[in-house]
Amino acid sequence: MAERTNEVLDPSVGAAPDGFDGFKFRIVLLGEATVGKTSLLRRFTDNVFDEEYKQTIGTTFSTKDVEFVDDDGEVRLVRLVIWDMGGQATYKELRRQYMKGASAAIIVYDVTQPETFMAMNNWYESLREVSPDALVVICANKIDLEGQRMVPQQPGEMLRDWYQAPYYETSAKTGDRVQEVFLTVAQGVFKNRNDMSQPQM
Ligand SMILES: Nc1nc2c(ncn2[C@@H]2O[C@H](COP(=O)(O)OP(=O)(O)OP(=O)(O)O)[C@@H](O)[C@H]2O)c(=O)[nH]1
Ligand SMILES: [Mg+2]
Repeated sequence: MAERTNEVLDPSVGAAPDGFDGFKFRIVLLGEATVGKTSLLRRFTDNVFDEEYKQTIGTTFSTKDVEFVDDDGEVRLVRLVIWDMGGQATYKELRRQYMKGASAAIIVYDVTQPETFMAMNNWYESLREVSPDALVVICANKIDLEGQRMVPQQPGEMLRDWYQAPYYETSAKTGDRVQEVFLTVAQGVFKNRNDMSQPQM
């Protein structure tokens, strides 16, 4: 993953001319610090995992193209520009800018830390304030830590029902269901592409 930090959230940064003329979508990762946002992204883009915690300072992004078959049986290729912000970032305006105009958000909690589950609604509400139509996918991460699990499946399914959002139990460590999360995002944003009021990037 490109370890690029953009102090200013310039939306054109992720949309630099690159010869790709297909659909591009801006996706944001949300959730408390240490839940595994960066790890999920690195598992998805580079298929790697690092046990060592390196706090994300500011924001970074990675790009990956995803191929899938759409509802009409056509093979489609979309480019996801996935933004990753440190969960410890406290500056509210920065968070708003980060979320604004996103086509989708992956909101992550850590099943071994109940407080990260309790914070889900704050993330969800902040997103909805600036991006009412963005697709949401819920990630209950670190399910490999079976003995330390504190948040069972049922509360996750409650979120799924409240937010009307797909719910995945993932592990960035083992890779469990990580590809599915991003595939669901790619298919979902592609399907919604005509409903989005914001230009895609
Ligand atoms: N066992 C296990 N550890 C994980 C998993 N995902 C992440 N971790 C570990 O949890 C720690 C935090 O992961 P990060 O991906 O840096 O978390 P983050 O959400 O990006 O944190 P911030 O950048 O501070 O917001 C790291 O030590 C990771 O190795 C997982 O699925 N299983
Ligand atoms: Mg991070």
